[in-house]
Amino acid sequence: MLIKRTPSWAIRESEATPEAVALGRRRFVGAAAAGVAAALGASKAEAGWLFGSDEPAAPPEKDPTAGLYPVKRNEAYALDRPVTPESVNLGYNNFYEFGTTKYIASAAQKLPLRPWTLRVGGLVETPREVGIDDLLKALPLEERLYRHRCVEAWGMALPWSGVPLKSFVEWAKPLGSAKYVKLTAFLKPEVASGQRSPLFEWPYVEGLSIAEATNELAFLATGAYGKPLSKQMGAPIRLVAPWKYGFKSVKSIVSVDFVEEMPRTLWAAAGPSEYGFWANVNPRVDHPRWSQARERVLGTDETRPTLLFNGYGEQVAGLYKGLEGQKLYM
Ligand SMILES: Nc1nc2c(c(=O)[nH]1)N[C@H]1C(S)=C(S)[C@@H](COP(=O)(O)O)O[C@H]1N2
Ligand SMILES: [Mo]
Repeated sequence: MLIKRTPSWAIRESEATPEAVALGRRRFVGAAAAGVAAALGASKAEAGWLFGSDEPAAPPEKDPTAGLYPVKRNEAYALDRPVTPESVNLGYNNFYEFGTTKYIASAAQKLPLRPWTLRVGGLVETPREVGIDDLLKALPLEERLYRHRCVEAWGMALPWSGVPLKSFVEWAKPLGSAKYVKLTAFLKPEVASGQRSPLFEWPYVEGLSIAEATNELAFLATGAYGKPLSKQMGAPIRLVAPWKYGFKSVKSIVSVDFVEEMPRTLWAAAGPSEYGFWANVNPRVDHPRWSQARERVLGTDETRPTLLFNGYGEQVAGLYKGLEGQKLYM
């Protein structure tokens, strides 16, 4: 557990597992987790998604892209705070496919990363499938330092490696009729015990408007800390949308579809009164169950004020002109 002292404003960690524990609580009122698992007919091992899982990890695979890293840093994206130590990041993750706790790192090692095919479809000139290694050769990689703000009121900062999503969109050649990009994570319940949970509509889906996806900040990360992404951080490719709450930044993507309708996203489907499509960071719009005014700095005992658009208003505020009637901050 990373927090030793809990400031009075803060939510306790047990409450700040928003995202699912609360859903579970609401749906299975009065039932202890074990009781729930039993009621669902799950064995203790299968119920790893409720408890976190400690099953042994598969041996590491050889990553043919490892030699591409580290990549050159784009100095345009500077931080106002120290980078979060990699060791902190590797041991504290949200990845519900592998469990509802933050300690899924070992369970996530079961995700096989090769072959990994990215399917690009929907409203595009030509639908295609590309192997991750070919994609990485086709697109120029760069490093960027970004802040990250989870909806659970913790924040971190880290060096991502990857490609601007804008470059990927240009490569994918969407039709003029496309209004949104829908990003879908892998579906492998045989290795991802969380995907056997009935609390969510798997696979994990997220999305951005085309204007957001082609904003300079939107990024597809394939690496972090000067190396290929670790499995718990969303290997081999994930979204990074640093002005939005972290749940938008979907990990381990297998398909990108250009669509006309706003995609139905996993969190908005699971908890529509708490999680929306836009999910832009705003310290003045509280989560229904906790304040968003401040954030816990991961790996420290400190908190700091949350920034509108997580500090990226200069780049993104203009995206929301004309959308003021929508729930832009949840
Ligand atoms: N596929 C998938 N992507 C996901 C999640 C998830 O559960 N599954 N959690 C999201 C949330 S809530 C956050 S805060 C970040 C966490 O990223 P990190 O573990 O690399 O810090 O990943 C996001 N992407
Ligand atoms: Mo999050």
